[in-house]
Amino acid sequence: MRASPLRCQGDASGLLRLGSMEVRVPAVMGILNVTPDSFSDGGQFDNPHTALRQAAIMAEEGAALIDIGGESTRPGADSVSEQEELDRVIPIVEAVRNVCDVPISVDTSKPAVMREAVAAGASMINDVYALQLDGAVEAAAELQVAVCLMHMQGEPRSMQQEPRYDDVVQEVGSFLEARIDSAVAAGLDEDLIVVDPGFGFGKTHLHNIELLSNLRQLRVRGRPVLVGVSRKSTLGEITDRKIDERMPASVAAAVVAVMQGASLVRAHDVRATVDALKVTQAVLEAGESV
Ligand code: PT1
Repeated sequence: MRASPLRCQGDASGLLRLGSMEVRVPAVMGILNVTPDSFSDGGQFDNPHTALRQAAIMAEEGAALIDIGGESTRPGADSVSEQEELDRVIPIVEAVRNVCDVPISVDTSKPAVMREAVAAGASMINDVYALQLDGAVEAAAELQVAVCLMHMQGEPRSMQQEPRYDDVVQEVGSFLEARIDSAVAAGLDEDLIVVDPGFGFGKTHLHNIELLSNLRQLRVRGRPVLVGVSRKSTLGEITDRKIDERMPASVAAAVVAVMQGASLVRAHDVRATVDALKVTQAVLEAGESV
């Protein structure tokens, strides 16, 4: 029997339990940016009506989670104030919660946004700063919800200026391990943690490809891996396509990630990604039974 990429992530049926949340993996996390300046869909979903419609579409297309973000973290992005982020995110979390029962993740690094989003019904915190901002690790420990710890070198405004690593896979892995330790030391249940190598966050295109091809090594402490590759510039570099033409490349990258052991894929194009991952999973399961 070959080692299955799912075996240490869930039970035999591929169910991943993160606290009260249960998702069948590989799962697609649909992206809902409620920002005026996101890299691929900025300004499209920043009013409650369009945001809700997009959430309903993604739920219908098979998203296992909806990731709501009010601060763009794409390369070059500026940060927003706590109040601005609360004003953008909380009404959308409440509204989405009221119309569909897909679990909600909140893409934030700010403790106040984490607290209010969870109070409004979010089941997961997706933090690109891996709980390093003041008060974040304490907030997560207090809330005891699922948390995604992501690796980033630098900060969004300047992270792509000169990313440098001696060994990117090893360095990202050690960082994630250290962040798991901090979170657990603060009192967060380890079973709630998901890790993410942070594609495009202070990485050259070669760094990103190296991470993708060695993803298996990043299942630090056996924790499930989430990847966000959707429409990112590395895919543009490889295919010479503009942002709105990167869906096929994004789907291909999602398939590769799951073949390499990823459990969750953050994606804009939910329907296409869900279909592709059903095929991927069917092949992985067939490989398991021989
Ligand atoms: C991600 C992610 C995220 N990505 C998690 N959250 C973004 N957990 C926002 C580019 O190179 O991968 N994991 N939240 C979006 N960030 C980027 C980064 C968008 C790079 C675009 C690029 O084009």
